[in-house]
Amino acid sequence: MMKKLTAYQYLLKDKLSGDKNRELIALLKDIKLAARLVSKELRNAGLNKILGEYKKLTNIHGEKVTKLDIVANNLFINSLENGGNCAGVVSEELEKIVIFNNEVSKNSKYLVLMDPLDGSSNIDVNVPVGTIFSIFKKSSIKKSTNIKDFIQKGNRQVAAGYIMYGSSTIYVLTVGKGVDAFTLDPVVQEFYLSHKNIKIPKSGRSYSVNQGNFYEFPIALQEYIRWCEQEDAKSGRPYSLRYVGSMVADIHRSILKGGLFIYSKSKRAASGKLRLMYECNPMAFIVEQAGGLAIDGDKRILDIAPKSIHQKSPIFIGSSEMVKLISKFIKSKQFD
Ligand code: P6P
Repeated sequence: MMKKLTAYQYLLKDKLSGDKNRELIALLKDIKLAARLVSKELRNAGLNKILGEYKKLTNIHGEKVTKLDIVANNLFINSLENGGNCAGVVSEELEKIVIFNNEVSKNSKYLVLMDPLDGSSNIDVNVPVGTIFSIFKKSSIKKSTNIKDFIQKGNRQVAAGYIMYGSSTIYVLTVGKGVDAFTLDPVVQEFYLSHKNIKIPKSGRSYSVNQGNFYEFPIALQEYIRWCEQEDAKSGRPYSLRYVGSMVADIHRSILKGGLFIYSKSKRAASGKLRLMYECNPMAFIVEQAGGLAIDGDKRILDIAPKSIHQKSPIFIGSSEMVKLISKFIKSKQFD
């Protein structure tokens, strides 16, 4: 029987003990606070009439912005700034970096890159959405924070996590020592350890891709999808196609049940749609820490040398055997 430990107690005891981790553990508490506030907003959204698009705004990627995107972004920015454990933020909702100049934050060694509310187009139809975040250390706390501090390879992440606002609110986190999950108790508003040292199954029987783009995909991916659909008792095919259209929900299922999530390049999107720094990198760190793999079709996501804070990357992520197999398809067939 798992002891009823809060996220803070568990991290302090098992993963982030010692004075050197005090600031990081405090930063994770700031993120949890914002997650609780976003969860509350989402639970009441329908009643508070904050569903729907925000004054017909679009974000820097030209995507429609919902009111809750803005609400979530502001809640995270405020909690991170007031917590004083973070020197600056990159957000999917903001074109430019945010640097915190208050006396405490400006000496912090941590940086947060986030998608405050991923999958928000699903909110109006009550489909699970999520926050995805990545934490890096500044190269030097002596220098003032600038954009170069954020542009680091994913293999230098200190921590990464997502919060999925679904039937329950669950906070999945890695600090580089495996993956754990904490579920929000809505009465006491505390996250309790609910899944310890999560390991993703080596293989699974579901693949997750927007099949509607099939004829836009490279031939190699079309052939992989056709392979998944063929009947073969030995390999358990045909596999099931499971696609929520919310990255956090699709990857969370793949981590717990085994599976492969795909957002590929296509004729219309040469680099895919998902952002490297605050969607692909954090998810890749988490999945690798759980024993899975994550590639862009050519190399490990975490080894990609980023050029800009909002750049996109294709991603094939999930059970190790499934990622290895699709990598073989890509190497042996046409993938341009
Ligand atoms: P498509 C949601 O808009 C999102 O950013 C991810 O959460 C999701 O995986 C993807 O886009 C869905 O994109 O093109 O299949 O609708």
